[in-house]
Amino acid sequence: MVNKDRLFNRLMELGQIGNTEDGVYCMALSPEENEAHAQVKKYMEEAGMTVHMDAAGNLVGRKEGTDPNASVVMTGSHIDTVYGGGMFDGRLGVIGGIEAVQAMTEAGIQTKHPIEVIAYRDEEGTRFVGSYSGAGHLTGGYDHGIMEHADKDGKTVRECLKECGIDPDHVDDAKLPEGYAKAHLELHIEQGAVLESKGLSVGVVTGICCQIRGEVTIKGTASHAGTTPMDLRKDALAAAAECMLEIEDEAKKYPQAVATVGKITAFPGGVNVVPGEVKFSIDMRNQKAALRDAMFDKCVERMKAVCEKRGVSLDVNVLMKDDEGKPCADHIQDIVAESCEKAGLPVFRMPSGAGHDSSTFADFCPMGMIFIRSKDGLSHNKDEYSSPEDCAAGAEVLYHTLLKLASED
Ligand code: HGY
Ligand code: MN
Ligand code: MN
Repeated sequence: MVNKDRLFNRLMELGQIGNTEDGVYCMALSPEENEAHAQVKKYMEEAGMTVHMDAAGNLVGRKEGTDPNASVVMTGSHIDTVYGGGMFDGRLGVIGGIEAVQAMTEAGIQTKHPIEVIAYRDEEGTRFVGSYSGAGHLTGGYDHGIMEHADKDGKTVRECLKECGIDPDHVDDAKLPEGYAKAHLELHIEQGAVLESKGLSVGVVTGICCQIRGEVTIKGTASHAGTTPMDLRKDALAAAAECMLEIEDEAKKYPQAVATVGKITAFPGGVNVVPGEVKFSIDMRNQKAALRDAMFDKCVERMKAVCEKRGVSLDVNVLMKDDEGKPCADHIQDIVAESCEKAGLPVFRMPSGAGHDSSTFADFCPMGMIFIRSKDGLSHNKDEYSSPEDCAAGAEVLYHTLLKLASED
């Protein structure tokens, strides 16, 4: 049995790092993330695991198996947050994995396969827009172009890696050999309201959405707010506003699709200057790439029409694009479902609208995910919350899943 209080207390303790009245700021490759990793290292050692940081900066805790040559059962998630994030997103998967392993060790259980719990760097892709993705290095899915992406202060991934003691020229040394992993599991909060609406504490994830993230630049003409008649303006911000409504209207036409503009900057940014240039982010998702791409193309077409009508220019720069939605392996889903029953919980299968580290493992080894209920469906918000009981239920399901996978051939 997992220890509910130890699990929840660790989540709360970890959540104090970078915590503010507006939420948690534990940004990727930041001093706060390093401090949080040091805290997690302590928990891993308390759980009896050997711990090391890999070449990509991920923190790896390992419980040896009886067969040192057996493939590894991996579980993990991220510690980094969005701006003003919560204390559960990502963290639950790391602390829950540590708790499952510690419960096994305290019960004197030895498994055939080694089990590794990993805290991955920069899952969110918030600070640098494209994600550095510590997990991506393990499976070779890293886009090196992101190394030069800069945060809002102009600091690049490369510079931040060095500050974290990670050699940017050797991050790919972290790549795992084929066959290294028997399976990859991730425990995560749902970040939506489906489980809560059904009165369920745990869900079996069937697949993970595919995303496109990019940056739109609209260029018009900066001019005097007082002397430029409305019909003579090339107002980049008014054009951007109309484009955002076109995006929202288009996304509503596709099942399970979502499209978000989360970040916008107007230049030169004076209250008495008609904006000459605007940059805004786009994040578009669906479970299937074909549907996501159809929506994306249609949104670009509609934005072009707006910009032509207004006499401003449009540039859409794609920064990150998942190739396809990633299914959770059927047999892993079934083991998770079995584990729900062992934990005395109903079985409910559901897709993930959020992206996760597990996506990078889908083509590397069989992967699966376990969701727990999010209060009010909130996440990426300071009020993100899951109860100690639901956190423990998720960790219990993870415990049974890891135990089965690590004990059998
Ligand atoms: O954006 C996401 O889906 C995840 O929280 N990184
Ligand atoms: Mn997450
Ligand atoms: Mn997140």
